[in-house]
Amino acid sequence: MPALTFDLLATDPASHARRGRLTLNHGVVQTPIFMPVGTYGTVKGVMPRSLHDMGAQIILGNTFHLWMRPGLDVMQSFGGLHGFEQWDKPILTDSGGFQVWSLGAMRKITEEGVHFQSPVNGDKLFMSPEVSMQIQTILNSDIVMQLDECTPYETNGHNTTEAEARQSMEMSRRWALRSQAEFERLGNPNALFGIVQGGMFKHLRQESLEALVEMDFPGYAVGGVSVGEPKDEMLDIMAHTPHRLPAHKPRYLMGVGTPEDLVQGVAEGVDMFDCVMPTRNARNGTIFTRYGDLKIRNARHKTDHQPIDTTCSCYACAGSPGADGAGLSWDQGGRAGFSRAYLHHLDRCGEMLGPMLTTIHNLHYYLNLMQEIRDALDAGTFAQFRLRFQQDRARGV
Ligand code: PRF
Ligand code: ZN
Repeated sequence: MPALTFDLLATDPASHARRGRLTLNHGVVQTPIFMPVGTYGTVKGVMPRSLHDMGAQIILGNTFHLWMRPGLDVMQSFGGLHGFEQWDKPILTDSGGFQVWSLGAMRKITEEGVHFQSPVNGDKLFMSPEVSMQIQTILNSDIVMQLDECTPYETNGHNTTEAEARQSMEMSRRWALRSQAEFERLGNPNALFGIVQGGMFKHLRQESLEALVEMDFPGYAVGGVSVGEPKDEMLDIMAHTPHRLPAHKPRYLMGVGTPEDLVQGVAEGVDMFDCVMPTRNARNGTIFTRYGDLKIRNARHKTDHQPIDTTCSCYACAGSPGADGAGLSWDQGGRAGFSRAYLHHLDRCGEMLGPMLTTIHNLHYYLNLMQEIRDALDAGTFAQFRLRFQQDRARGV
């Protein structure tokens, strides 16, 4: 059995959008897909069972964080991340490149790898392409990411120059070679993805892409976007790179984005997305809905009996099935689900249930959006779907 197979099921004639099926060691993923982020071996505040119920097909984990805590001995004793976090479907792990990069002053990046101080106990540590592959092999994630350097939008207070972006991209390319060699040496039974870099420079993106395609990875990611650049530059790179990657292999846009970015990304030929936005925003009281975004902290929700979104079937919006399974209705309108007033109250009181419910809703919204995209691609109605999506989102809640 190969570690990864990707079947193209349909393509949209009017855009680069594709409908696919990705088969990995722990199961099948229907694409395009959004992958909830589970940095420390948990999607914050959500039980694996709830993730399953809302249709999550694959989740993320982070090499860097799991290396710091609980550490490799514990991970090894559980035979990897799946058994430890009790998630039996596919997992993708990020390599640590982006996370180490985020450490700022606490790290030094050299050709050999990244030297840094542990944010947990101050120990001197070293992350290289080889170390990243060794850790991800112990984690036994279905998709392993190469170690890369995420080229920043700004370097030392100025926009990253072409020369700086080239240097960074070329090092990521050499790290791709080292990642691949170590992955193979270790006999890792999973699938390794290469990551395209090149900053905001399209010819550098093209060079990076060609070198990685030459290396024949089973899948490719586009990194180095959503790093503080203006929106039009991000859209520019999204329009340039994904559709130039091999058509018969999965494409993953790292760390993107808003619901609008996801729909646009699909139109540009992206198959996989991840972002902390639905989970992080839920904890800050920002809720995504079909009709726009909603801030639950706003005083206008204090007495509002409506659920977050009447068109949403998540546990927060549709409520408890009740003891007899017929559903609970709690007001004269026969409405079920948790009210905006209740969610506002939970937030005001700092109650744990507040972020749990808003996280369930936001993830359900993102996963359902991808399901609607897949349905539209299957039905050949993606163009109509996009129009209605934009109109609905602009309507307001
Ligand atoms: N590289 C890696 N992980 C990432 C990124 C990257 O460029 C990004 C950029 N948005 C998010 N996560 N390895
Ligand atoms: Zn909902």
